[in-house]
Amino acid sequence: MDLVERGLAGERLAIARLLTQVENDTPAGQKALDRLFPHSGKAHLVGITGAPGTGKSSLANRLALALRAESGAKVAVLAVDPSSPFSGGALLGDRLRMKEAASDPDIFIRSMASRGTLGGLARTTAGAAQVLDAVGFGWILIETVGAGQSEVDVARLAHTVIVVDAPGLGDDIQAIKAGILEIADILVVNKADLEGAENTLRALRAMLEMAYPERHSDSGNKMERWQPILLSAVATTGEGIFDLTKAVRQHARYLQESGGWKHREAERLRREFELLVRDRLWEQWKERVGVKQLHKISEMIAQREISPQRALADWGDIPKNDEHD
Ligand SMILES: Nc1nc2c(ncn2[C@@H]2O[C@H](COP(=O)(O)OP(=O)(O)OP(=O)(O)O)[C@@H](O)[C@H]2O)c(=O)[nH]1
Ligand SMILES: [Mg+2]
Repeated sequence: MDLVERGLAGERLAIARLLTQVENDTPAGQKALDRLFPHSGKAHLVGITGAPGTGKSSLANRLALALRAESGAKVAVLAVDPSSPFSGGALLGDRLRMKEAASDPDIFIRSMASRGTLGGLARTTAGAAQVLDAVGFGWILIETVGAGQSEVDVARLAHTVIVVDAPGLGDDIQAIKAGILEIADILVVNKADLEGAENTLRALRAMLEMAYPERHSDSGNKMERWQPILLSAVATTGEGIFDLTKAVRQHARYLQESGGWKHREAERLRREFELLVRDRLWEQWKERVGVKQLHKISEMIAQREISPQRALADWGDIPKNDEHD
């Protein structure tokens, strides 16, 4: 049996190797993804995002155990660290935070670090999720630090987005919160055991009421848009995890019944294809223009001698390949 077949048979070491190939974006990894694709499309992807240290890993640990116990499906956790080019440091802490889940043979935990661009990370995360989906994980939890673009990327990737907040983070992240509300399907105020949790909860409730006024008008329309669920939790003790798990399953059911699940899948795959094409075209263009010339063009733009638009007009076209006409 080769690596893909062993992965499909559920062999953990093979799955780990496949993930490494995908993370490194090797030709073998791309071939593997192609072969795994027909087996994918069943998993429910749950994004967990929020400011650093709010308790995302601790919650992921609890949620993984609860989903595993309740649904019987296998659960995978992907911890994505966009700030670090190495997965070493984050991994060590995550191993501690997720040690109960890590010792369960039906829960698979993996840390991924950024290689190169953020867009690259989004793509390899999507690839990793596809591997885990294909080899039979019914739930895939994707943890990422809410640091700008990364939570938007995870929101595009996931079916259900959990945004984690905690008391005492200060006002500077209020701006993030405003943007984050739009992507949240479930909002968790973690560290509810700490002082100030009530205030955080109240502030978020007020923001939700402003963003979703129809929550309070009884329209009787069954196909209403999803109203984000607001919860509090203490990840360290497990308080609130039952309700969080219930909310995740409720949102999954909502997506299935409303047709939103299929829609998100289609949109996600379309976008993945677009990113692949863009990457390929950029590589082809660089190859044609050459490193030296690319450097010269970049320098001229940096010196404001020419505009990026002018550079595109002058050098942007890739000559047509006659074979494909
Ligand atoms: N008091 C209290 N501490 C908590 C709670 N949940 C997590 N912690 C602690 O908060 C710290 C950060 O928890 P993590 O789960 O690593 O948080 P994170 O959001 O994954 O952190 P990053 O991945 O580094 O952004 C750890 O020391 C946890 O033990 C909670 O509900 N209450
Ligand atoms: Mg973490």
